[in-house]
Amino acid sequence: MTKKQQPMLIVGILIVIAAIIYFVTQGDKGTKTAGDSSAPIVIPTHNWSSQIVMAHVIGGIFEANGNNVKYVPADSQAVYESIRIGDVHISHEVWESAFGKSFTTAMDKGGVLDWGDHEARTLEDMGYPNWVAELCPGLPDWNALKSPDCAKNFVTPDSGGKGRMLEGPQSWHGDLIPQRIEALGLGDLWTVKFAGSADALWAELEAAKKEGRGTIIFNWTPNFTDGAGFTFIDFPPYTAGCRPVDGGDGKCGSPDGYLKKAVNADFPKTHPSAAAIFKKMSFTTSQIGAMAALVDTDKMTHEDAAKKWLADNEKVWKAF
Ligand code: TMO
Repeated sequence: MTKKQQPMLIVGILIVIAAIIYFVTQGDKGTKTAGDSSAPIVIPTHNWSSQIVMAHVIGGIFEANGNNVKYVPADSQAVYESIRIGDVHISHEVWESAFGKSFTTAMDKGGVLDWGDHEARTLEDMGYPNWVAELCPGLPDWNALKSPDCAKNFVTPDSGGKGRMLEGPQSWHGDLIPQRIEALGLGDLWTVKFAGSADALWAELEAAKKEGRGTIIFNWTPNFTDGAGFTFIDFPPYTAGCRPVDGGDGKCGSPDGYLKKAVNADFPKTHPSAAAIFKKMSFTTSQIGAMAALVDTDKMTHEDAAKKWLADNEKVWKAF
């Protein structure tokens, strides 16, 4: 063999190896996804960390099953109609307080299936980092908020002399919190501002700690703050129909809520194998908190966080 021929031989061998790898993996896919369409499974992403990480975790699980996946950014209320008409295939974090109504409305119209609950229960409400309790004796009982001496510790330059509460983005649950503050007779002492993003909530937590000032923000569990000393305010208990959007007077806190999965009604027919995996899938409070923490505490990208989570939890997801 001449010196000129040698590189050609190496290239030839590499092509053969690549071809073998291609056929082995493709063949593998065919057997694992028995019956699933090769059309990508459309997974929505929203604007809080655990949801985006879990989207990529589930995408990774589906890919390991031989499926194709596609991620689409979606509004977290409108997504249930998108699932109903088939533009999106699944929702993996249906939080009862924020999205229960949109989900139920779409399901009642037909085209969306309730695909079961995660093991984790949820709470989405206003609260504070524990060290703030001393600024407002009586917390976490909401009645403590009736005191002007409490409210004055939460005044900010933009709050018109009232105590300020920082709600999440308005896309999550509209005017729920401002309505509640008014309904409970707290409107003279408190005002509600909306954060532009989840990151703005975490930036407020950091800033308040650094400046040693009070803060009340919207937060939820499971989240990365679960182990970080955050307390939710005890508002009057939630009852079915207590909210203004359901015809109630609004004098109630958020429910001890479900965290559901939902699918387009045709998904079990187009992707039976992935649908069966998704039905079994259930994450715990600590698993979901860890997904959020990889991004919000460890500052990883959502994609890298999902890869790490999958690598660290193979036993968990292989069981699905
Ligand atoms: C839906 N959320 C977790 C932001 O409350």
